[in-house]
Amino acid sequence: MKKSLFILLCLLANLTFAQKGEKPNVIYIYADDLGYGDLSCYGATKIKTPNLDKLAASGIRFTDGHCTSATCTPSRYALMTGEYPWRKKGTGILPGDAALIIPTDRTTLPNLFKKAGYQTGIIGKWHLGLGEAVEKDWNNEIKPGPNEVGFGYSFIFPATADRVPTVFLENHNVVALDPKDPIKVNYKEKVGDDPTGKEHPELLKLLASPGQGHNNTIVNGIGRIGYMSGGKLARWVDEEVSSTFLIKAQDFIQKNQKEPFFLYFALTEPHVPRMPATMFRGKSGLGLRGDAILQLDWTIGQIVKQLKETGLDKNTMIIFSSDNGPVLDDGYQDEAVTKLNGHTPAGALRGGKYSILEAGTRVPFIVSWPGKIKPQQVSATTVSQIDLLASFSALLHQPIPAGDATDSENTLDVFLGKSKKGRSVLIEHASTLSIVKDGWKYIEPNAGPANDKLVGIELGNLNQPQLYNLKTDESEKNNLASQYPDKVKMLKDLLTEIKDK
Ligand code: NG6
Ligand code: CA
Repeated sequence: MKKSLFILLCLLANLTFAQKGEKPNVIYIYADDLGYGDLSCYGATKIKTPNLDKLAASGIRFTDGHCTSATCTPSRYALMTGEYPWRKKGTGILPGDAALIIPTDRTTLPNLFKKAGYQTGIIGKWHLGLGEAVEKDWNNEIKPGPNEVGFGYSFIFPATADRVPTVFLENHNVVALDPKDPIKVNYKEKVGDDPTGKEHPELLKLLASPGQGHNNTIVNGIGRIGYMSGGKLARWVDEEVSSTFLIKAQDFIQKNQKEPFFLYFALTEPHVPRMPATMFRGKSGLGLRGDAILQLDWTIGQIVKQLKETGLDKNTMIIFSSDNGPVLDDGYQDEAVTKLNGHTPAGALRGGKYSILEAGTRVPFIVSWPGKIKPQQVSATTVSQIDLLASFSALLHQPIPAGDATDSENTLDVFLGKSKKGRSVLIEHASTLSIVKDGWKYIEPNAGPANDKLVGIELGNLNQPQLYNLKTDESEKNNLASQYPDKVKMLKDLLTEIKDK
């Protein structure tokens, strides 16, 4: 067959594939620090999240869905690479000037989509490092970053909302940079003469919590972690970060509506500093954290509305989850604690962000794909974000080269609500590891503190083995380790085996 004819036939086959809905658009929406009990579809009664409730009702809602880790960077690393982050050094919470931690020759979630002919984009929080080294020039192209690990388009902020530099990057460049006002970033010492929260607390609109840092350079009336100078026009306004990301996401969808696309939409809510737009202020009655959750819910409603209006809804899969469990006081006095009003961000689970207990990694997990996933499903099957890579490899018929994504399992049929055979073994990760099999959870003995008093969270560390029966005790109240030494041994050995793999 002539080469051109062959190519034409391939293109046609690809088109039919897409038209048949076998090649859906995929939007992965990632909340930052949203807890298992933060949505009304997960039992919250003090806050209403109608858009996420509708999304859940339109598809499948998992009650045992997990991120890999109880903090951001490691969970995102696992989502992108399909590798447990605890296998690799340097995957803990990154400073805002960190270098890229994903090797650029690795199979990643976005480059699977890219290979399958998708347009790929990330909009939102990155927090996986940028450039080759900590020392970098923020006033020039910064490489490698999201574009070098599979995203055709990126509009991001580098780390977290509470870390400098408080600027957006579009592809390789800082947005709205003025060459006459160059940006400098430093995590060791003060640069330039911007006031810091420590020197000038009277300039702050949001006070830092005692003992939790967040008192370096002040940007937009908020003390940050790290120092920066310059880039005055490029600095974001916290109240507009969410709407900026939404508009960029809607632009991306609009632009790519004729081709299959994969959008990683990484929201910043309800991570600190919580500074929602005026229209959400005071609306939840739970302080700024609750208001930020309403903003998050509204944002998802806007995306769904756009998909309906453009007719893309029928062939678009939306996955919604969170990168780690909830925290109330994570560095600012924003009334999250004092205005909690009986809300339970972790639901009935013990622990929270940073914790090896269930609330550290068990998070909301919703998958919707109209016409493909039966609506109104609730599944207790164990699923993990680390398995999205192998699952999409199956859906897209894109094999994973040997040696890549070795911890990712294909659980596609579970995500699509067609099977109950999820992960047989789940590893949870905070400052220590735990393993869950057949409802039994073993937590490795650990010398770390039992509580993080500053954030008010039980970390779950104990210098003795812990064993919980999650089927009868999801709140991890009764440590059964001394009653079931055989189970402890079996789980401990299995964990060692997986660690050594
Ligand atoms: C912690 C910060 C916290 C938050 C977190 C990262 C202190 C005392 N606390 O170290 O405020 O920024 O890192 O959150 O500095 S995460 O969701 O990106 O993992
Ligand atoms: Ca987070």
